[in-house]
Amino acid sequence: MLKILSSATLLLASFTTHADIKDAPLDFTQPPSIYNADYVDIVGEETREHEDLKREYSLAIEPKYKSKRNRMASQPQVLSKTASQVATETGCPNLAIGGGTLVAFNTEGSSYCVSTVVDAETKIEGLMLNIPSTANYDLFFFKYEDDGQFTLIDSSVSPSSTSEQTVAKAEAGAYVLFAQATQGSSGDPVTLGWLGYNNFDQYEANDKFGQSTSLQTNAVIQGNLDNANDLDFFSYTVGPDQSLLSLRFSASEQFSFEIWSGAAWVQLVKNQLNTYNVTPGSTINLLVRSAAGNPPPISAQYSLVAHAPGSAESVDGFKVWNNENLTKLLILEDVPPQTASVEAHNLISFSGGVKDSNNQPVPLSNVIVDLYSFNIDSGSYEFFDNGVIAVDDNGHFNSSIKVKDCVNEYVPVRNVHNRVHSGTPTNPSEWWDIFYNAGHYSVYLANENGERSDTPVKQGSFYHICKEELVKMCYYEKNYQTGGQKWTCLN
Ligand SMILES: [Ca+2]
Ligand SMILES: [Ca+2]
Repeated sequence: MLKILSSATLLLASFTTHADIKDAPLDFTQPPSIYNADYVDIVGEETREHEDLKREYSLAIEPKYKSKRNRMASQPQVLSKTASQVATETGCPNLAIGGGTLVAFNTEGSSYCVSTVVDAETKIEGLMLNIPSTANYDLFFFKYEDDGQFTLIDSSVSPSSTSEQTVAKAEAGAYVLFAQATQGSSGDPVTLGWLGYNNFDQYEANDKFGQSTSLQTNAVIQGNLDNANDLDFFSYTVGPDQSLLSLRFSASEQFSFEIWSGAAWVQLVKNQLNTYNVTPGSTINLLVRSAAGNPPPISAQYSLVAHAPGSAESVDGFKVWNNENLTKLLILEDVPPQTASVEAHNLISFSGGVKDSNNQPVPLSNVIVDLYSFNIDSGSYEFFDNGVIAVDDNGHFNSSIKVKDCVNEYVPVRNVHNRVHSGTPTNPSEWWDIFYNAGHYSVYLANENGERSDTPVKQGSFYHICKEELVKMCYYEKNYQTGGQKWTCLN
């Protein structure tokens, strides 16, 4: 096997080291910026200059020179063809995946092709390397159909590149790689060949800028690098009213996560959620590839999520509760709040998961809770207080907010019994006077600016306990000598 380098050897990565911001607290008020056209201002950025992403390939080269005209032609239908049948029908010699051949195009317009049959789904990368700078050669990748037709799957028609590359996910079947001298010619041979990969992720083929996988807001992408040269391009379209974008790329140090600045690929910090200023309506282009000189194993996975702050639309798994030491005895059905199941004195707790319109978790947003108090004089609820609960990295929230002291209250409910009828010293029968008011909560999600949206996603009532007074406590005292019992009450 000859080792062939592409027109330029792999450039050594050039790193500019900046302060590591991994340990710095996330400052949501001053996010770094991504301005798509030609400017990136990202704290902690590292520039990795690769020119046009040149890479190193190994192809098994046939030891011969060829210069032939295209003999591809439609043939009678034959199903389940062998490689040699395909070669005969297409006029394109068989070349195994992983193989390469040297071809010289001595006249403008001349062409050459190779064919193969794959018996399982394969990501096939077609290559034409070492194209003379004086000529413009192009590359086309076809599926050779059972009915003898050629279906173009990918093409590579750069006007002045020294290499052309096609990449496509190919189902089992017959394929043809077709190269032609579109403009000019040269006696210097090019290398024509193809490589195949089987352990590729579901977003392949995305090895070329034009094949970028579109990132949907809050959707989690899981992928791998199926070979050391694998490039995974992604694009995210910023919404018309969107000015913030949060990105989280999780993977080992063997992966590089980069953004196109308009002039270069710039490394972004991994394994944390970073929020950036973005231009509404712009397209953000992202790239996942091997860290320079340190490719990950094929089995290593990465995950990528693009979050849009303010995309929260709903809350699921919602719970409201109180863990103060309250009697939980107040159940009244004739005055507001008739249906409350929660009592709270100075604290009320909420938990749940924040989701977007596609039911994907939305992290690092805020949940805003407005509290209302029932005004006994006016007979209506009035705004009382509010609190903000932070949503974590996974879109969950679970926190308590303060409840102010009662501003007014109903006539207390007297002599509420704790339903213990045969009290013991450790579990006595109790009677309480409970001073309370009716409370109401409305839960809102934050918009992109962290402000409260207009419509609550959850609401409900609670008993606002102002004061609970123990007025009487009774229990049975057991005399272990006589076996008798004595009912004792403390007032
Ligand atoms: Ca991949
Ligand atoms: Ca890829």
